[in-house]
Amino acid sequence: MSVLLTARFHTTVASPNQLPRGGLPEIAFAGRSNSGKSSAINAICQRRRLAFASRTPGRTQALNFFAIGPQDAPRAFLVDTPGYGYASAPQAVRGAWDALAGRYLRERAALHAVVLTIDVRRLFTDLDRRLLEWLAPALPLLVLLTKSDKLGFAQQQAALRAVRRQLSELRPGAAAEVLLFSTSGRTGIEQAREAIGAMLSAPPAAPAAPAAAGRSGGRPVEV
Ligand SMILES: Nc1nc2c(ncn2[C@@H]2O[C@H](COP(=O)(O)OP(=O)(O)O)[C@@H](O)[C@H]2O)c(=O)[nH]1
Ligand SMILES: [Mg+2]
Repeated sequence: MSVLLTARFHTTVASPNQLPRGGLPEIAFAGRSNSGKSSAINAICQRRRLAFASRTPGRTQALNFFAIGPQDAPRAFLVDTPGYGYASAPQAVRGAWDALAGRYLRERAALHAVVLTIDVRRLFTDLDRRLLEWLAPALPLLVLLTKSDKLGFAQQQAALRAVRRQLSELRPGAAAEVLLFSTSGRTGIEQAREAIGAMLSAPPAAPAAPAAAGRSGGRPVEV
């Protein structure tokens, strides 16, 4: 049985000083609002409402931690990060994304890998590119091309090729896997589970990046 099927809610973190101590490896899910992130977490963990779909997208700025492994000795955390790119989010919400999720994704030493959800019909948007620039270059990445049931086979394959090519340009030499994914069509769920399990077993790729200095590009929120 995949260890991911043991996922249960652990804690909500609303400010950096509430982040868990203890150094367990963390795998963060990131992506635009409405890209299918919550649905992906639920499908991968085989739980219907582990991650909630928010009624007011873009407004929940907290990080949600889910523990995996034995009840009395968790092995790792999955972390649901707030979606970015919600067009009508007020300025204060964008600032909050920077202060918590942005800082977490850029600096967290326990961050082991990132799962990025991308709508297969949109591919990488400017905000996704900015997120990729924001992450430590050596951080392993799993890209889920979500809602793949919305496209036919030929278009799915074209999307897969396009994203793989873009990734090799955006993050040359970095470990990255790309999967077609659909919760309604039940595509890629088992492969995603295996890929995340493998990421958890692998040693950390590299220390977290230092603070923003020297990074190109802005934050992955609309301005
Ligand atoms: N057709 C289709 N719709 C999906 C799929 N995954 C998510 N959705 C829908 O996309 C919308 C956003 O999903 P959600 O998981 O809440 O996105 P989040 O904002 O990134 O967490 C919801 O209406 C979901 O029902 C999928 O695989 N196929
Ligand atoms: Mg969500």
